[in-house]
Amino acid sequence: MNHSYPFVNTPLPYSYDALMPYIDELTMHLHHDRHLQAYIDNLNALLKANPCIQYLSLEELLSNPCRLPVQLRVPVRNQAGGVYNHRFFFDGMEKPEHSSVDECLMGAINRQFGDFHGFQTRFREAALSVFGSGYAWLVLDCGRLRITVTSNQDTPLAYGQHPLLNLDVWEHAYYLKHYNLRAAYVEDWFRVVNWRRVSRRFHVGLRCLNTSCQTPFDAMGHMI
Ligand code: MN3
Repeated sequence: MNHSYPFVNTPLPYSYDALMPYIDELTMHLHHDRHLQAYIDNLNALLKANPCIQYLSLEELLSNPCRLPVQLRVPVRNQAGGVYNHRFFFDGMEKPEHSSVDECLMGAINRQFGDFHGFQTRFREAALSVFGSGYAWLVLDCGRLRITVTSNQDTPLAYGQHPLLNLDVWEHAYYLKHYNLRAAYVEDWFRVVNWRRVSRRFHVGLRCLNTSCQTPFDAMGHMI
């Protein structure tokens, strides 16, 4: 996976039809090959025109927006966010019911949401609450699991949170198969979550907490 300029669109980690019957092949083609590609092209064009931030990784571009030049904050959030959010979303899925939740993560889910059903209920509510376009997220926030939402291509990285799982609820993610029925799409998506990947992200997040791996930036966006 390439993490800095120039970005390229890497292949999906599974075939376009791997998520069927829950997410259809045409949606995956359009979503990955056109929507994500457009964000990559736009981000590369933005960075080409602004060499002062070319050396920043995707995560660094998004983690500390107030350290970016003011005029670049919104376009970076939109384009880098579009790349990050889509890669994270695609990597967070796999063929149906292929993996289960790691014991350690399940313990944290039970502590925070009562049980797995409680987590799903809260996550579903969050996904349905997004007005217009955006994402529902499970994040680590100060060491605790939290469900949150972001609008458009904003990311939890901007708020110091460690993302574990995201659900794209832009209509392009589901309209061809589920029409306007976002709730049906959310139920289908639950069947293709890559829980092994989520568990790995969870353990990385816990490690980061213990070692304070946040990277601060100076006024020009340079790491210090
Ligand atoms: Mn999308």
